[in-house]
Amino acid sequence: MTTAQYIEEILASYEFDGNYTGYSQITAGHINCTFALQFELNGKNKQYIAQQINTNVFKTPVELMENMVNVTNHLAEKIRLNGGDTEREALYALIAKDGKPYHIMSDGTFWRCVNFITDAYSCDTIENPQVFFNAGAAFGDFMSKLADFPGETLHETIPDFHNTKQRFKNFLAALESNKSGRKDSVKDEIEFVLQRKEDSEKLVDLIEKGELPIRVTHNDTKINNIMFDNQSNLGLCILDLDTVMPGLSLYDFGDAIRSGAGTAAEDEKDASKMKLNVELYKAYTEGYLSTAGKSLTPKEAENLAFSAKLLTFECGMRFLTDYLDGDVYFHTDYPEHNLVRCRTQFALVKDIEIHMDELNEITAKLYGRYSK
Ligand code: GN1
Ligand code: MG
Repeated sequence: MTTAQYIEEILASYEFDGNYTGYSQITAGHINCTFALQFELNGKNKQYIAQQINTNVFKTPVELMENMVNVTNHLAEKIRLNGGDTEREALYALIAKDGKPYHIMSDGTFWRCVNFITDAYSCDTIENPQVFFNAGAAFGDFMSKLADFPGETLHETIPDFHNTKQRFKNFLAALESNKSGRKDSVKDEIEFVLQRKEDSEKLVDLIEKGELPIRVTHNDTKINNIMFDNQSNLGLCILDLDTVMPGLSLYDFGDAIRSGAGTAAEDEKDASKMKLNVELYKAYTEGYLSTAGKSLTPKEAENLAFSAKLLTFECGMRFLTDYLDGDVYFHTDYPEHNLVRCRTQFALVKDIEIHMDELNEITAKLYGRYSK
């Protein structure tokens, strides 16, 4: 089916407010395909988001949508109690004419529609420490709002998503089978991963020893998964709830630093441009602890800086694994795209390693201030 046919079937399957005027594609995101649908209602523009769920990645989309509905209901309730605006501060799945929060197309593909967050923006990179502080506060707040959500009711939409021990094994398997035949061209990157086996085990071991609390976490706190208010620049709404699952606070913290505190884009071709911006690290940490600090245990706080390194390493390792597998997981725009992404992530890992003592010091100071 063509995009136009998909949109046509979506329009026929939902009852949207207003007259349809057109659509545009939103290209951010490496997994799902996203479109903004435009309508005219009482002389004003109104938009909705339509999204095709990647069922190669999310094998159980009905369960995924059950998670999303339950999580967004829970968030909306909290926002209502705070006197907030549920239309702008939370996502919700639109209900199709058949009563379901999703639509299965006539060709079997899986789609959903959600509200469009108005008067807000998202960004792939951040330069302003105040905005990044706001992002940290918003992700900390997100976790706090879900602190009383029954985690055991959530389906695991991607098993072992941040299990870095398992990710390491998957990498070794990809290396072994070398499906793409690219193995010999990435010797340095392979070596980089092999040298960090111990890092990949650290948090998993702490979980097994019961030293880190399992919470309900977002698990994909990439900086473009947050909408900022146009006026205040505050983090308004958290997007992409597909991987909300039981996890570690550290996964959310680490991935936000990975995606927002680097000095270059994730797919910058000149990896030497990728460093850690320590000022941004500090801003995010302060924002995050300003809303989550009181609920974090000392063991979690102690591992925050390490998690920035680990989540960056994990992501680079996943890009490399996909490169070895022949680009079957992440959307890529050109043949070396996954390798380019892997290299920026490893450059960032290296720079985080260089700054590790300083980062631990900054974090400990801020935790001391915000945990009381
Ligand atoms: C994917 O879908 P998107 O672009 O928000 C991936 C994340 C990675 C990220 C790297 C379900 O996120 O885990 O960190 O790419 N999502 C999934 O940019 O695998
Ligand atoms: Mg995502």
